[in-house]
Amino acid sequence: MEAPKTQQPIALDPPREYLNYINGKWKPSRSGQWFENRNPADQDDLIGLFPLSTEEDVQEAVEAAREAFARWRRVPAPQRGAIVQRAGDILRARKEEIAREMTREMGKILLETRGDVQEGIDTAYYAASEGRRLFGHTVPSELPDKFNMTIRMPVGVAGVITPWNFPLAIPTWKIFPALVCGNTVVFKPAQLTPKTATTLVEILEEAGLPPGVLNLVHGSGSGVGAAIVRHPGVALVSFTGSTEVGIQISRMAADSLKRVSLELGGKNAVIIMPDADLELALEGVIWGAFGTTGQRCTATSRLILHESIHDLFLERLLERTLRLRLGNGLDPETEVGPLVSEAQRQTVDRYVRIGLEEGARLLCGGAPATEGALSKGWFYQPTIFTEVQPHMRIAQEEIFGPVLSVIRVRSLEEAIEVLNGTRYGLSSSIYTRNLQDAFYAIREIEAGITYVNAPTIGAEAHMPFGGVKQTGNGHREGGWEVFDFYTETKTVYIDYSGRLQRAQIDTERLSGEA
Ligand code: TAP
Repeated sequence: MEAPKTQQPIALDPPREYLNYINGKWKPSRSGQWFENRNPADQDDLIGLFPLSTEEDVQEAVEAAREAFARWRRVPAPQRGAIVQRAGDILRARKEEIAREMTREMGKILLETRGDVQEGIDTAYYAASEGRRLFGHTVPSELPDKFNMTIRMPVGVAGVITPWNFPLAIPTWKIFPALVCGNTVVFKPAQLTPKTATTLVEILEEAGLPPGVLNLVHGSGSGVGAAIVRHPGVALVSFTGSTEVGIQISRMAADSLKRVSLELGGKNAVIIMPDADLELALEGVIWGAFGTTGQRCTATSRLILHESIHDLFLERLLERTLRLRLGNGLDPETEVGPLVSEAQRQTVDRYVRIGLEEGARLLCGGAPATEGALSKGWFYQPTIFTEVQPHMRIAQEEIFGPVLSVIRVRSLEEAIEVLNGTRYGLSSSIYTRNLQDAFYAIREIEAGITYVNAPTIGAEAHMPFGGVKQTGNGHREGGWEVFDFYTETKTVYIDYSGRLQRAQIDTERLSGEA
């Protein structure tokens, strides 16, 4: 059921100092230093000041989480799930307010921030229900009067490090299953979205989470993030972010053999075949390429067009792209918000220059958008490059902005070869009405996710999410698979025969008797 829609506009929060949350107490960093958080659509809008924390703060948080783990792991999983369920209820009641503050904090439009909160709500309810399952296996023994089973055990303190593009959904993907499985958490959100992270922690506190079970430490990746990864008291790390940082984290964690889940970059492509419903494909490409201003790990950044519909499709795509309305995401008319930061806008602009130098043709966009009120934020014109060759950097590297690279192909085989020809493998899509082509593509595409007749974005909370190749290290978030990451398997043998039974040795004897 949908949360009730608020009719009155909700006032945005005045700026203030926000705090870390350690062992059930809100406190500043021991450094006494702060960093600013500003609205990317309007740099005059100061959202708040957040603690610039240090290794000492991380130390305190990990100690609190370790102490709390001794108690939390013994709380029955359905009760742990009930707290997460209550957090879902609170998220639902506060959905509109949280969405508005999230739009203000990272720029994407209200429609999308509502979706981000909804993903958190869905994840809460799904994870809570898992508290009543957390299935192990019962397996027949090879010996008589013996019972075999596996049970799930929590792992310990989970370090959770998240990016800014899904400020609520991604933390919930990690924190909710971690908690339901009986782990405790030290959470470092992105410096660009600390407010939404603080709201999530407040909600879990209100839902009844005991002190120390979840600890929030604000600060930089190289300071706080790295300190969490290196800390010997942290048993596992769940990270979503860039492939470069993911590789660093993997190296840092290797020294203590920590379990690490990495969800990294993408260079996702849509293939459009001649028999596709072109109107449907057009809507999907616009939403996939320019939704969240292209700052989704699953964003459509390559469009692979069959030559027979290439020109026709581009004509329609250009016409639709030029009509996109840029602006503050809080305005219901806006279709594309700002980029999250000045640095992100510079990165996008740098890639546009690279594309031009490589010889791609700029169909539209290619510059910051600065007219009128847009001058206050980090806006960029929706950009399309045509005549892109698969080896070009704009077809190979993640740009994380509203830039679409169009590649022309002659066949499905060539389309799939182009699609597979990058180091990433997160999301993918094919538009076709041909069942054989669709199933061929599902089999041949190297990606963690393949959509048929739908855009590259649109993950559902109860389905596994993640990628292959350098998009990750084989783990999945979401769905049932994430519960494997947050638990250790314990294998249990119960021998009720009353005599020494030697597996393998006595099994062989028994089978000889048969
Ligand atoms: P990153 O720069 O990698 O940052 C992600 C998080 O890691 C931030 O909290 C960051 O802290 C922290 N961090 C940075 N350096 C660190 C270090 N040395 N040790 C520990 N933590 C460190 O990525 P981003 O710019 O926030 O997000 C964009 C990237 O994330 C894109 O590549 C995108 O594809 C990827 N992404 C992937 C997915 C999935 S599911 N595959 C989903 C969303 C985003 P700061 O606060 O200092 O930045």
